[in-house]
Amino acid sequence: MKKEMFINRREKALNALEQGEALLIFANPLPGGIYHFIQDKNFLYFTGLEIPDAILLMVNYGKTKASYLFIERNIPERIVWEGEKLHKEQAIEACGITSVFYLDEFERMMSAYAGSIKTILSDKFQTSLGTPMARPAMWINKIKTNFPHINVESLNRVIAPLRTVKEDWEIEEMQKAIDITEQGIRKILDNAVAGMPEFTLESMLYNEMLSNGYRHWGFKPIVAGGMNATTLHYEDNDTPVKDNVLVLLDVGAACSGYSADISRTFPISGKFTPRQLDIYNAVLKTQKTVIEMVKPGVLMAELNETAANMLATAMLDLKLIDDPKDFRKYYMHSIGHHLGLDTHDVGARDSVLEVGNVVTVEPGIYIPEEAIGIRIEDDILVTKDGHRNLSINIPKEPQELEAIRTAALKK
Ligand SMILES: [Mn+2]
Repeated sequence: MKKEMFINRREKALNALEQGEALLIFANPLPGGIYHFIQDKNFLYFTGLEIPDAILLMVNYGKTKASYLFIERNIPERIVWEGEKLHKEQAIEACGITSVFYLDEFERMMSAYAGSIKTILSDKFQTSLGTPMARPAMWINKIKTNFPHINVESLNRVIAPLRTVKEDWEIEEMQKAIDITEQGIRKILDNAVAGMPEFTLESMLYNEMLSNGYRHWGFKPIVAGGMNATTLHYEDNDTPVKDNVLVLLDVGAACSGYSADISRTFPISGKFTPRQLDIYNAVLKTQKTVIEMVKPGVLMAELNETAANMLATAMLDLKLIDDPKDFRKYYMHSIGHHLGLDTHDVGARDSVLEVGNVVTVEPGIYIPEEAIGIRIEDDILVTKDGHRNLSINIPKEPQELEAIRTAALKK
């Protein structure tokens, strides 16, 4: 369907490689247990293929450039158990790579190409001494050992500039992921009641995804009531929501592999206490100010600095700290990150924004002493004239949240 898109992406990557450089990208293996297969994002980006264990090799030979795909071979006796694997002709038709081989040919073919390759750019390196080596890391080590003339480096240099600038189609898929996330968040706002376990709130969004054709989360959802919201990576989601607390949602569905990443914080009782509201408004004001700054040429570092300064000043007013330098006690993370196929997408946190980037803006204040954690997060596209907030429709004004919640509780 979108074969040309993948051909185009590979061509750009091959043109970004120097002569003698190669990209070596591995599909994910099948997951164990009850989990569904999720493809490696770089492999997905260049092939669109949702098949496990495959290998993509792209080589710039100088005058010629080539892409090779290695896929699993069908073994007739296993078809009845595992189903048919993708055939070569189907792979060619789907992604446009014409040099397709079987995985059991990889060693021989790689040996044949090795003489022309000086550097291999890859990922999936072994990163820990204490865990067994996965197959991709094993291949990379074998190549390094058997062909000492080949350097192995990270592929980020070539891939980040491509993946951080979103094509129109990618923005459409991200918008779909955001829109279904909005629908699910509205379900939660309309149906959550104090006393429910957090995972019951989670199920309202998940059900909205599944029943509308979205199978996967972009990342593990956070649904955190009261004190739990002060743990930044809380994901147990198994505590009953207490009366009068704020509930923090940090959630995002995935669409075609692209992730939404939205945080909203709302009062379970329908009304913010004056103290909750003061803190909420400080975070909201910071978020709006930083979003307004987003445009081409702006440094992520500038966004971080503005957020830090505003939150520090707010914390003085809120009597949380006496010295603005202490703001890290209640705001520990950075203002945002690139968003795309990965929730924390390729693209450095110190990058300069350019047209086509999508970044999150997500300030927060977390006060364990008061069992209050607030984060507000939107997904922002950088445009020629500035920016477009892709999640603008998801309620975040305190009056609007209170109105929705009050109506919901009257039902
Ligand atoms: Mn985020």
